[in-house]
Amino acid sequence: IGSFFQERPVLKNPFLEDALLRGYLRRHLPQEAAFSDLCAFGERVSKEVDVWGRECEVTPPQLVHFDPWGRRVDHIETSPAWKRMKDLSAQEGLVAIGYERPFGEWSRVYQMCKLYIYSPSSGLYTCPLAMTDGAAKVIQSVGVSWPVDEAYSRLTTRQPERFWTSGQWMTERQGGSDVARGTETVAVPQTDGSYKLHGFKWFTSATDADMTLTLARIQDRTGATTPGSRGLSLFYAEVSRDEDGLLKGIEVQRLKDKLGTRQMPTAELLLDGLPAHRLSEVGRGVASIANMLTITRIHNSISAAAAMRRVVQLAGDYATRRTAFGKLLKDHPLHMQTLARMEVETRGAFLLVMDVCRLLGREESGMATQLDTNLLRLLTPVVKLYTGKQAVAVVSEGLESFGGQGYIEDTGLPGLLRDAQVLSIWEGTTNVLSLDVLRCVARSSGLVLHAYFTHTKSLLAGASSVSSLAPAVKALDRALSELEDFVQVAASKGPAYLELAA
Ligand code: MFK
Ligand code: FAD
Repeated sequence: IGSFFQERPVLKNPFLEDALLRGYLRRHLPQEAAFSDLCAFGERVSKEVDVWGRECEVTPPQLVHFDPWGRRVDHIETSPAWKRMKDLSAQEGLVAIGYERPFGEWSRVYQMCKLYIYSPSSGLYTCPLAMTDGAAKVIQSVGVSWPVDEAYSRLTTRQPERFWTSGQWMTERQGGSDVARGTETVAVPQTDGSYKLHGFKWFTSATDADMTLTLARIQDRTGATTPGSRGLSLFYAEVSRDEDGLLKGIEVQRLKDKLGTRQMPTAELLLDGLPAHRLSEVGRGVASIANMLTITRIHNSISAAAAMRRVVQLAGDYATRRTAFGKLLKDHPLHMQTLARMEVETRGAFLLVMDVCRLLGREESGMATQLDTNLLRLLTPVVKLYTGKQAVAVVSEGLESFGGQGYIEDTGLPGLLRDAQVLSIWEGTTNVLSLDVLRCVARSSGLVLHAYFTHTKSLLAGASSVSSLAPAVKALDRALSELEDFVQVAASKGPAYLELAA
């Protein structure tokens, strides 16, 4: 049967292998402490954590509805590797860094670089981390006081035994995009000022979380609720069990059978009197959870750029090991052109995402100008929607660069593509985010858009000093002006034009 066996692609330290990442940090965050931490973490990811990620994939979570004696338990069993990911996340400060702010305005960039290295090896643990970070951000924005002070300290701790993750339960059967019309869950006021939630949450990811943020409509004395966005308030609830081991106020109906993200439990939950506390003002649920959406959409973009980087790194390594037509793949110009195109997409995505992380860091450390704040609002959905789409295309191309092996399950490569496909769906689909961008433009009377075009044109002005680039820069500048006029007019004319512009 022959003696030839192909060498496998080898995952090397993703920090040391990524010249763009290191160059970006040298330019913006030239701190020895950051470099040595990222280098050590990169080593840990390639030598230790990547194997756990694979273990999460091959040992997906299981729902145990009943114990052997018929008692309902609704226990979601996760793999030992998934549990190790939780401890590691606390130890490495993967959420904490964003709140400790060790490097001032550059702390978010540092945190997101760590997540960028970790993401493709994390067995999707980046999903609960995104929601945990988003929940901490919401709590910070409403004020860290009772009843969420303890939760905040647990979400942002580095101590594994205290660390909590959070869920983000928004989507119901009738609406994931249109949360305002789709939410049927009601909040029944209790005499002590707390609430009990009754409803059905259709998608709840990383459902082994310790707490959640969720939306519901408060019932008045007659049982009536206010429809639409103005009827929604934001609630905090802990996921806990009573003395008999039963979940308090929650029934896990089933786990979703998904195309990808199989490492992580995504459940349908019946809320049947879930004890909760209102976090937002009455009727300000959507606006209050928007802080969470900003953070989770940035995490999503990091995961998208990281998936692209991972497949490009592995494909590059494979090209030095696989021979076809008498020479290594790396010596075939056409193959290298394909890899180069993937590399360009990956670099573009990385720089775009890092710029949004930079803006977030500036805003959180009180350094942001009005332009920065406008850009952060505008670019967060743009970057999320764009990188989500790019990730699917680049990872798919990446799989092809391994030939047939890219299609073989136990190489671990197909999982990258399956997991990329969700990035454009959850946290807002592409079209819904396009409309969000245009609504944001319309609401700011074009100020946000103007800020963006001014920023882009100033970047272009820098490039025009390179004479060979001047004609392209001029053409781009003209196109940008036309686009700005078009979007400006569309945004001023209402929803029908907004959709046309999107
Ligand atoms: C690896 C990374 C993993 C990441 C974690 C993945 C886990 C999976 C988690 C999920 O998928 S959770 C579910 C995510 N769901 C969505 O993203 C919903 C998508 N739909 C939208 O985003 C809609 O645009 C939205 C529900 C927000 C629209 O609702 P409305 O009620 O029609 O909102 P409206 O009237 O546009 O805005 C209401 C308020 O919110 C306004 O404030 P004001 O009342 O003060 O004017 C808006 O300005 C504000 N708002 C809306 N979107 C905002 C925002 N503010 C800031 N940023 C935004 N993006
Ligand atoms: P719909 O809103 O029905 O959208 C269907 C299609 O219509 C989409 O293509 C959309 O772009 C388009 N569309 C909708 N409105 C418009 C419009 N106005 N203009 C143009 N096009 C439009 N949700 C949570 O709350 N918590 C979770 O933890 C969670 N985890 C998830 C995990 C996975 C693996 C998946 C797949 C989803 C998860 N979701 C979660 C749900 C996810 O956020 C929603 O599926 C998503 O927001 C889309 O909502 P929907 O499914 O209701 O689709």
